[in-house]
Amino acid sequence: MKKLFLVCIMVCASVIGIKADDGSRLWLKQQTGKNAQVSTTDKSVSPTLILAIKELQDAWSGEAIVLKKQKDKRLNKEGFLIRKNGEQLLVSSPSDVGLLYGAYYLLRQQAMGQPLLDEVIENPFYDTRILNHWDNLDGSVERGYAGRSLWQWEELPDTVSTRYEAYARANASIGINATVLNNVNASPEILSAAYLQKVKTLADIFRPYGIQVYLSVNFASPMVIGGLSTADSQNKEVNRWWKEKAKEIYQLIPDFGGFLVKANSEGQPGPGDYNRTHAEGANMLADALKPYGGKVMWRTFVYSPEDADRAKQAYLEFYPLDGQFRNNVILQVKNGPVDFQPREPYTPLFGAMQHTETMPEFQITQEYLGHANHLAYLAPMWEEFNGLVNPTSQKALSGVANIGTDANWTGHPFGQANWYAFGRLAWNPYLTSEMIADEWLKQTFNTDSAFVDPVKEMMLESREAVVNYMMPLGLHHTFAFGHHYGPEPWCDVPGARPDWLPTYYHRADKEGLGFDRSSTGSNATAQYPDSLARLYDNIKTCPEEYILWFHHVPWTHRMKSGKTLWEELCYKFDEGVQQARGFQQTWDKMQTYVDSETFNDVQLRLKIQALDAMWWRDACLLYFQQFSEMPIPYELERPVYELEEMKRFKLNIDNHENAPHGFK
Ligand code: BDP
Repeated sequence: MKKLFLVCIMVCASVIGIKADDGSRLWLKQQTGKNAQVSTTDKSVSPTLILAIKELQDAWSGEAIVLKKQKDKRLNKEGFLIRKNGEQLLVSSPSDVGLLYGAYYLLRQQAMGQPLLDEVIENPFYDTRILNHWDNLDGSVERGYAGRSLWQWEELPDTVSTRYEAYARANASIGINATVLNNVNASPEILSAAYLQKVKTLADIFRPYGIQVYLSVNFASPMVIGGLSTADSQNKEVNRWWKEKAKEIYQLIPDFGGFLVKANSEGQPGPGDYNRTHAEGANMLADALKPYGGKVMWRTFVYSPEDADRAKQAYLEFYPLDGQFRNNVILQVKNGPVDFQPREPYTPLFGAMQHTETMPEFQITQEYLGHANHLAYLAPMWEEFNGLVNPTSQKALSGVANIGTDANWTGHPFGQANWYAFGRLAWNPYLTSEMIADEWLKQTFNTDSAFVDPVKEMMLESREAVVNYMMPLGLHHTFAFGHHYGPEPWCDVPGARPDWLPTYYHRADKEGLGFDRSSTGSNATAQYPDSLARLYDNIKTCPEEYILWFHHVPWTHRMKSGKTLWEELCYKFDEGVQQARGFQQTWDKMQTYVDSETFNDVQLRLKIQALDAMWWRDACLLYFQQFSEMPIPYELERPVYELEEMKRFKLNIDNHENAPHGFK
């Protein structure tokens, strides 16, 4: 039987000619060797222009193209214009990189089978569209699930992997124009002379693709590698050290972007160690970078166990400093006030800071959304955020990368869609999740609507499915300690910070469930603008997707559906499981449209996802049932796992592929 099945797959695949595909070419799969007619009016042909010409020559199969560098009032520096000019297509831009973006635009339209409009004008929305790699110098990646770090630090600068250029090209093709190479939990070593040579080599490879390099820096660097006795921002020698370091960097990398800083957060050093404010610390670095046009991206992800509510702390610490930062400092703020949960309300610092630039930090890597095992298309999450926080108030957007040394870059083949979506939304935050999924599917797989339509639907549903089976109705941080993969709402680690434990967040008791952040509780609602504060504060008007985020809700509370909170919770968890099961059904019908390697890979991961979804549902419902003391509605599937067994289970994160199967 098994043999017959295999033969069938091979025949099907060979009939429609879909070869095994390791996914390494991402969404850039068009056939090369077309030799299209491409010319330029530019006398000096820069490396970037050469790339634009080559990309088009290789893959464009339409009319002759002329690339022209020229200013145009309608275009910003990286924008481009495309119009028909007789028999030719004219692509123009004030910059070479704008022409390169124009080339990728044309190739995208071609791959999607989309006809060209008579005139196309595109400008990137954000000035800085930046990936953050949480890569350590030892090659590991914090919260990375797609292999090791792409940067082979040991080999650099002498040996250069071909993947560096492929990485730059992929980013340029979706408009990403900057990258932070190393983890925010930064090793001071990155600023040593030896590492800066390696960084220079990468920057040289990325430059023709329009990508600027930034580094995460450790605030204590002047002590650790500079031999000073302090890192205090008010100390002259410390200031001098940073100025000298900036000079050294810019001599090697004249277009260096700047620093990203995690300070006084989760044990990292910072100005607070010397009783200085975040503004004082950030300004010292900003002054060092200023002569060269560099920027400081200073993170607001700070919280301490002493304060009553972690969700309030970034606001409490940074709002009073508004107006005290230099103008080359940007505060980098996570989209939600706790930490990249499957759903969070937005961080109220956005909009509150009137005199300080802010930029959102999204997490592309799925730390809290099933790592590389679960299919979770994240564009709907980011679209939701953009609907609440007006993008026009920002000039930069960052995303924590999900890329590693895996052949397909992202582990889960659909993880590529999240990298793609981040880039496209950074280019244009008004693109819909649906449009982006459509683009990605057509370029990555094929344009057949019998494939694209159902798979797109699955993608669009997938993030909500994860919310449903992990943390519906505003629940959050019910994750296992440490790896953040499976459920552990009961988790209690002796001696651990309370704000690292799930019970801090869900507050389940005999009365109900959820964190009271209303005016009767921590009053976090008051940090939002008046209209939202009122909406969130009242249990009757609070959107139900946030209800357990903002309120401690009685188990018998009537939800909009007429069900009690307990029943609604049971239905939501169950819905998530059914959605994950549905994804398996959708995918199995797609076998003839996808190469066998990718088909099998996704099929296996969807199975794990469905098993994990049941694990989540059973763990959470059986645990919370101890408090609600109510039955799981009889029309729903019964739990398949035992609570006590799940409590004993310790996931081995190195091979968690098989996690929810037998509990050993
Ligand atoms: C948390 C991660 C941790 C990061 C931290 C951060 O668990 O690994 O270092 O955020 O963003 O989500 O600094």
